[in-house]
Amino acid sequence: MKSAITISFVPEARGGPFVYWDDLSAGCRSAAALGFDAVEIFAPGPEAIDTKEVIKQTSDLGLAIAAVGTGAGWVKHKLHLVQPDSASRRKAIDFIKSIIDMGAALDAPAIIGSMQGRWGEGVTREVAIEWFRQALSELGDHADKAGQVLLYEPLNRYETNMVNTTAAGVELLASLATENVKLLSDLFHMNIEETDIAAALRLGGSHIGHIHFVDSNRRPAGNGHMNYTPIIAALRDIQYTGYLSAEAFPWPDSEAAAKQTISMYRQLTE
Ligand code: LER
Ligand code: MN
Repeated sequence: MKSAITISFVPEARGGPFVYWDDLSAGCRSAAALGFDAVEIFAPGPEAIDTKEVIKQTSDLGLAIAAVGTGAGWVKHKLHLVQPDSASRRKAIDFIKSIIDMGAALDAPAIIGSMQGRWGEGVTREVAIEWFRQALSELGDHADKAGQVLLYEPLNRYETNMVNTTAAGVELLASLATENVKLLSDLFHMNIEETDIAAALRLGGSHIGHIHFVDSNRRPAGNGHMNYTPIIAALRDIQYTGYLSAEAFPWPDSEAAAKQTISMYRQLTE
């Protein structure tokens, strides 16, 4: 398993669970100095990143890009994949494709989290899930052609009414026309929704493509009441070799959160 840490420079996401903020280069330098393997990037859009420059900077530092987020489509443009009008849904798909392409240029997969949206406003759950399936199939194929998987993240009930658990996520993936969509398991959301986090990770098995590594209260690992021992044992049992990526509040500050995360990562995985 590899270590990663989040950097956001989306002003509209301020207050969200990202460790480093605003300055991509400074975040990368700090992550590399602490020994992280990779960074996970939340950008306002593809135009905000010079991919060649980021590749140069990160490879000089010995860092990979673990993943790129698509959440700016929601927090900045108020788009999601199950909006009642088809023009907005199309714009949401096109925005995500542009981030998939940006990610591919950085050799990283894109994440669909908040862009799954929520059903309501006259749209039934059945209709929304069908639209979502079609969108994930189209986007999974787009990612495949770009040489990347697509990561899909179930969220807790206060953030979406689409898919909240690993079991529902596995069921959704099994119904897609593509096999190129993997699950992102965020331990914060799982702590709210799962009966047993380790059992859910075992159920997710080979579908799991990425982990958001965080504590029960969304502080960096070790600052809440998450029991990591059975979680790491389950990830070893399913032969998970991807990232444990810190998507956590910068608590008490970014630098201390990053140090706490890498220390916990080493304690648990070495
Ligand atoms: C949102 O709560 C979250 O966990 C993000 O990774 C999704 O964009
Ligand atoms: Mn997450």
